[in-house]
Amino acid sequence: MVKKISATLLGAIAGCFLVTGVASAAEWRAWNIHNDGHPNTAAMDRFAELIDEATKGEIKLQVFHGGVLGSQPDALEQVRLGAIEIGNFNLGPIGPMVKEANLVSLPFIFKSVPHMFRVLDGEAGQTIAGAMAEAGVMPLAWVDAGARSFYSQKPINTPADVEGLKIRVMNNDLYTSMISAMGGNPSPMAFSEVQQALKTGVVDGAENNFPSFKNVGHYEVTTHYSLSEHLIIPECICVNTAKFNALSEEMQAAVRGAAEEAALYQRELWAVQSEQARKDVEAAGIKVNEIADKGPFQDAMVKVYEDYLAANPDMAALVEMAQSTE
Ligand code: GTR
Repeated sequence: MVKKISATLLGAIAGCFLVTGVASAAEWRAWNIHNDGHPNTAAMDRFAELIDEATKGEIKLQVFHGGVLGSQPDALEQVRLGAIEIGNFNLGPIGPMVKEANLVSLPFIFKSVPHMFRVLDGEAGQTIAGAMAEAGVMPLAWVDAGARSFYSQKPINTPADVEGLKIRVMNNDLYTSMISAMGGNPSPMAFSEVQQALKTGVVDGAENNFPSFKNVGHYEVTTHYSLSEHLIIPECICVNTAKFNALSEEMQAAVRGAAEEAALYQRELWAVQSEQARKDVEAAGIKVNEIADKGPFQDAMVKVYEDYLAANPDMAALVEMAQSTE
């Protein structure tokens, strides 16, 4: 009997050690919507290596590519709740959840990608990051997603060309207002459904940057890409706030440092691969048209801003901050 008890006790003690051993190397999961060949996929793989090195193996990151852990709105909710620790998110779908993040979804709010980074590196960026962290999705580093332009079966040179077209947008009321303001029919839809919708004519067009246009084969089912560059939306490497805050200061610095380095790597890859993606789709037959005068598109957005600011007067200060950033 005594022997039996001590054997059980020993087993329990050994079990405790085992459990402690496993718990000390945290296993984190990361969500990424993109497939191989997209700059973010390579950057997220690099992030997993960097986090391993920086935390000396205390945090192991498993990255799930291709959106296999769910659509972007679902994954956002999961990171918020801590069911997934890390997400490589576009700020567009974060807007409906975090009001301050919606700044970046106002069409033409940024003059260029460098301007966007200057705004994010300033007070406006801190406000957005703080609000996101409060909501449970803390940005560790910002990454580049270029500019989004329209594509469809005909060139789009003026807002009037959008009239009557059914255009897929990401989930955010600002994008539906943007399309409606040009007389188009907005169709919010998950990224994974867009290729089929373009192919079957469920939508007449969509809008995205060159790497996404190429990576998921949208260029195979459309003919014209028109450089409206109406949205410049940043993306982030984000972490569940509670999981991050539970780390020691040393571990927090390691995780943040790894994310920052992975983000720099992403920006380098982005510069090269977005150029390449444009060349590749052109070689595959896509007609790319420059839009000499974007003024009419910007004019069409005046009403979007007016309605938005009337409904969200507390966003006026952030809008002003972005617009006055050099
Ligand atoms: C891509 C972006 C994704 C997703 C997608 C979309 O450019 O990187 O996170 O937002 O666009 O259109 O849904």
